[in-house]
Amino acid sequence: MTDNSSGPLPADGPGAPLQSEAAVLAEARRRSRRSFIGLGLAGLVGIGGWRWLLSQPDDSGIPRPLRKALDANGRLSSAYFKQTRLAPEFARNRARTPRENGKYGLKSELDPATWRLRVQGYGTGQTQEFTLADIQALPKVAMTTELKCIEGWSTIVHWGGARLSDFLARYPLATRSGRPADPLNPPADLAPYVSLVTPDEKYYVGLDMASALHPQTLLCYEMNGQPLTAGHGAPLRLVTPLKYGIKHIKRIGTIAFADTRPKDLWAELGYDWDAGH
Ligand SMILES: Nc1nc2c(c(=O)[nH]1)N[C@H]1C(S)=C(S)[C@@H](COP(=O)(O)O)O[C@H]1N2
Ligand SMILES: [Mo]
Repeated sequence: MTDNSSGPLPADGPGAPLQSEAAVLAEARRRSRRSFIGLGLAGLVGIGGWRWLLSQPDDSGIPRPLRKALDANGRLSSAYFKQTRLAPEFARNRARTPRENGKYGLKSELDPATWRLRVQGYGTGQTQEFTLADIQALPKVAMTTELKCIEGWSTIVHWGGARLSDFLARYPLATRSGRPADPLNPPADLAPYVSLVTPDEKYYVGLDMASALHPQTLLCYEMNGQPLTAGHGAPLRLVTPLKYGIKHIKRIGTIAFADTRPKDLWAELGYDWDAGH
């Protein structure tokens, strides 16, 4: 990236129904971490303590003291994540053109001159329209990161665009009060979720607000120094390199804000809603 400021990062609950291999793997990892925490606690409190622990009343299926430890653990890792976690960046000369992967929402012709980004204000519910020039007028951020598809391939790509966080700071549409969404000091009335949908509504993605405000989450209009091609999501797509390609929605039509997880095509198809890696 062109600068190194950091901001909040994803912290969210368990994902949608699990079917895919990737999701099963993630679940397995989550479970083994849980039993690891369990073992560690058993070591600390001894077997007598462990029996006491298991005799304690349940809190969503887990003995309450253990639930508390898990919660504290979750808070700790989300705090760590918020402050420091960035996707790795690579030398620009390692960038390649990725496969054109996924055409949901891209099947009709689109005239970039008449395209508008439509953003529905969280507080007002009113829709405001933006041109590509409006997005390009925001500070330009370039970064060379890896695009990872759940199908198992990945490609290093040099992206150019504007931070979604800069957009939401400049156009304060994500708060009820109309205050700007400062990622380092998020206002209390900030929407918890963002929804992004193609103009034809055939592809749609939900993001938690921490992921949306992450410094590497871009409204992207360039790939490897060139304007996006239609197949890669012209005129504007999302890039968010801590998540799998499924969240990198091409050809954004509408952005809206929500109190609960917005609909997400691949989560409906059984993938983990967060789709982080
Ligand atoms: N509108 C739309 N966006 C999409 C998809 C899609 O089918 N439609 N596929 C996703 C998937 S699975 C991946 S891996 C990336 C691939 O981006 P690329 O085609 O630019 O390589 O786009 C994502 N964004
Ligand atoms: Mo993908």
